[in-house]
Amino acid sequence: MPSFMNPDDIRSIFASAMSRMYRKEVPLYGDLMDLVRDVNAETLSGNEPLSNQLASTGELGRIDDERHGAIRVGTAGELAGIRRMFAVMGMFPVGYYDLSVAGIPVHSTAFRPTTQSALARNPFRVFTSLLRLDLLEDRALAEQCSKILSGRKIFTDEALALTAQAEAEGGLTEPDARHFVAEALETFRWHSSATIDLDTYVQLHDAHRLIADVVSFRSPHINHLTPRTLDIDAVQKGMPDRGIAPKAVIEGPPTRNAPILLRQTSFKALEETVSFVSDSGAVEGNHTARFGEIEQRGAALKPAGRVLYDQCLAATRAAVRIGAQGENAADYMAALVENFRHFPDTYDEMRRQDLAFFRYRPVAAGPIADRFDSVDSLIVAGHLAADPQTYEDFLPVSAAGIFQSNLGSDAQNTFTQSANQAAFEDALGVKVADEMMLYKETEEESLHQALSHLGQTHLLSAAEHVG
Ligand code: OOG
Ligand code: NI
Repeated sequence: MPSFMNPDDIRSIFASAMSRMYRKEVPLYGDLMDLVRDVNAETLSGNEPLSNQLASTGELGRIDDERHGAIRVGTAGELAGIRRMFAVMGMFPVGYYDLSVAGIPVHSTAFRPTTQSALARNPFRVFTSLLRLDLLEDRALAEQCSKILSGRKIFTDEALALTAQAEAEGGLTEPDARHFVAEALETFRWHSSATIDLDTYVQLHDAHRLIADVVSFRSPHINHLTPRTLDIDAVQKGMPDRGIAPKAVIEGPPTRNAPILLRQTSFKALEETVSFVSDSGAVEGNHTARFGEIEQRGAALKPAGRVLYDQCLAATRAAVRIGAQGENAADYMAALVENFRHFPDTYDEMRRQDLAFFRYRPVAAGPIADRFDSVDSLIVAGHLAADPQTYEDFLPVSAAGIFQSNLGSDAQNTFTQSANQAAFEDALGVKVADEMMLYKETEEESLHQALSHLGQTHLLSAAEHVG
């Protein structure tokens, strides 16, 4: 039997190949990476508890390699093809995001590794959106879009063949995997020539800029790659000094002692020259789509924590509305801090109130003689430690803000929602995984192992209800 390359390793070489390609395509992304690396090094050098926490959850080694990307596909067939291609690299669809709430005609999932060991090896994720032509009022235009999309092939023949081979044989040898990565890269490459004429482009653009971005090109170019920082406030402040213009506010929760979920900011999309099809050769025009983003990740929240988060955020958004030019940004950030006073700001308190997911580990070397009567008392006695689980997913309201900003406005919109997870999963060909279940399993497994190690398994049934 041939020996196959570990999908985690295929994902790693793919993630660095993508990063190299994007760095060449969008030099500002390289500048952002440098800034993030500097800020991370500085943050770690001054903060031993943080280094220790990251080391104990296996994240210290992954920080500088860590990033996510985003693509937008046009048809069900494309989405299913992407799903098969990412599966070869150990990336599976997790979560469903309805962006129609923000007036953006897409719904999305995140392809990502799902086990703790795979995440520790390389957590590369791709936020993947499917265009929803069903939300377009202009049915003739929707029809025209599906016609254009039906004619394109976003995968190379070799990428398709190697994906099928990996599925049939259960993996790829290293030479085949390297070949596969090179071919897969082609799907995400930028093309400065459109497949349609300028008039059609303008029509699509007027309907929605996002439609023009998806339909005008021959493949779903990667539109951003996002490094992970340990101090997003420092990055946001440092961007202008390096000639990078950030969006008006950081999406997500405010600055906290105990970070939760995800905070994100981005720099505005670049205006790029594109040549359009025309009878008299090509004509030039512009298109803005590609941008840069930075994120800081905190603890994954349990359903109760998530409800509280959503309440704090909704109260802020109801109180202050940011304008298209970023007006009211300072008021918004102040209101955010004020509203999040309701959210406990230590991990210990969040654990006691069952607001976040944790990973347990034994501190004692082996079984302890005393019989403890609760998980809490083991922690208090110093035999058991609980580390917050890092949030590995995305936030729909934040994603909407990022979409908005790179479509040219900081305005916060709210539209009626029209989620359709069933239709999305039909297109995808499988159901998306429930992210809450993944965190819950990790928590339960870690607690089980830790309590067995400490000889305290009598506490297991009591702990069964965690999550
Ligand atoms: C995706 C925007 C969402 C995030 O990090 O929330 C996103 C897109 O613009 O295609 O990437
Ligand atoms: Ni993003």
